[in-house]
Amino acid sequence: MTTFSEIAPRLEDQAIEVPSWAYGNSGTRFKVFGSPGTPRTVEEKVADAATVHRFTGLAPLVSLHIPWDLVDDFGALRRYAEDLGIGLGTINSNTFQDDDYKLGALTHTDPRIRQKAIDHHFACIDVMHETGSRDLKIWLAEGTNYPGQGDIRGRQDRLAESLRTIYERLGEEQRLVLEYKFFEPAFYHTDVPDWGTSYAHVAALGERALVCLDTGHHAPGTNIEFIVAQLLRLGKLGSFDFNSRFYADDDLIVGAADPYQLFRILFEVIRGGGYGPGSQVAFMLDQCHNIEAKIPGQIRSVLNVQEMTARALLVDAEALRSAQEAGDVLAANEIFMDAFYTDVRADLAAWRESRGLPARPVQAYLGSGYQQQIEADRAGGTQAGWN
Ligand code: PSV
Ligand code: MN
Ligand code: MN
Repeated sequence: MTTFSEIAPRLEDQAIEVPSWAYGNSGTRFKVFGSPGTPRTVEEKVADAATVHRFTGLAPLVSLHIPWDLVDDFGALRRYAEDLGIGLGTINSNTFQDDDYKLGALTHTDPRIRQKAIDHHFACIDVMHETGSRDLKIWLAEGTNYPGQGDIRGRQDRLAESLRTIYERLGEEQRLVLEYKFFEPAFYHTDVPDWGTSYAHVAALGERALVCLDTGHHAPGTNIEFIVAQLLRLGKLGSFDFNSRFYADDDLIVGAADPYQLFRILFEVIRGGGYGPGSQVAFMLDQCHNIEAKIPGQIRSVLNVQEMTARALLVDAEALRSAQEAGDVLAANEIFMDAFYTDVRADLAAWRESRGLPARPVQAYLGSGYQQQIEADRAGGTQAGWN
């Protein structure tokens, strides 16, 4: 059995990017609830993200969504973030809130609309140069609602061409990650519904185009860790959008619905070289906190990832391999489950303390006065949301 002290040094390698939109208001199509202290500006979202990092040491980057996080001076925003001890991470494009894109953006039949969507991505790349971001994340809300509504094949061709134009604009150090999702908002077909389609497009583009796997974007019962293993094998897993789900794209706290699934995913990430020095996989959260407190929700999320990473690192790889090769089904499964069932919370608390971090970050945050301060400071103005 591998021990916690053996794996502890590897925990230093963990970095989880948090989404700016997790700090703003969100909801379902039925209701968006506001809450005291919610950021009103991009700077306030960045300050909250920096707070998550301060209490956990796990979240050194905040991911931005454009135009939700549009500011006049991204260089100044970058300096502001750096002064608070974090950096600006992935830039997410947004082609899902403009009337022009009702029937498509990068796939649209009208070249004017396609160009508008491409220009938006060019603008995102300009932002990346200022923020120092490595990744441009593209998720497309494109598809059709009714059979016959669109030419599925023609849409793929236009998508490939638009993506090529965007890819060619990237700087040498920049990457494009293409996210897939099996449905919503389109309900009949989606233009990038699965990892295979995303893979086909990024493989055609080149080395700096990779797949983004959002854990909430699969049909129920999908074996996500298999997709992880396959994409790592192909050298094409670029990033995760972590969250958890019970039904559809629920965007709940990662590890809340199914910690065992998160463990299995992280085991394959580690097995496939997707964790630690030299890895090209970005760990990101893509979550919304509709009814729970947002900053503690984010703290809990990064801790959940850390906890399952520690447990996945605890799998005795050598013992597992010999059991597998000996065809000992039950022994292999037991080795795997032993690691999953190991409670690492006390060890992690001690490890945090040894690095000058609070043993219990959520409780430390709640006792810090930060929440009371932002509730007092952020009275008035318009709270940030999906706009
Ligand atoms: C789409 O469902 C998605 O997962 C994409 O990553 C978007 O950028 C994000 O959600 C918005 O929350
Ligand atoms: Mn996502
Ligand atoms: Mn999603």
